Amino acid sequence: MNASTEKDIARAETRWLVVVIACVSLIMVMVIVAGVVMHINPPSNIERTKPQDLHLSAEFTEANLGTRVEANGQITARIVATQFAFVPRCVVLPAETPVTLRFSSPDVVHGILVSGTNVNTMVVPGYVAQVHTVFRKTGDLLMPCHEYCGLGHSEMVATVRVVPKADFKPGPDGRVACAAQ
Ligand SMILES: [Cu+2]
Repeated sequence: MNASTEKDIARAETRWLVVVIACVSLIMVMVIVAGVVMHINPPSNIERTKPQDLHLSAEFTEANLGTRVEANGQITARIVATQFAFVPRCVVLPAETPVTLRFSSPDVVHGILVSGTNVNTMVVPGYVAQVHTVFRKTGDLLMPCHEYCGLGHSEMVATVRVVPKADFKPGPDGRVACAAQ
């Protein structure tokens, strides 16, 4: 290898080093601008639950799960993600209406997405995962667990039944269940 080839290689390496530093700097600036200026942050809804008695006390008791129209008119579906099922397996929600989905886990980290929508969140034991959304289309949307959570992970799927607004009829207790639809 002669001296000029070595110099060429050194120059090329320096050029690439500059390109890499420029790319990394650009990404850092984008992250900082997105976080500090545009306030685009990961979900920061920090609500704690007690995984050890999740289904026995407080919000995620069995009787409190599913869809309910709250006293203030807010429509909320509460779902427990557990190895290897969602409880309940199906929730009913109206289309073209702001709704809230609240999840918690008593065991390990799960994740959910609602197919055909941008609803997607991790469900971490000890915390409430909350998503606000408006469903635009009616029908049965699959909601699988997308975080590997053990041997039965592939069986872990629920249904979000989106019904036309006019067909969403809560009972006297404000509850709506899939069986009634
Ligand atoms: Cu899971």
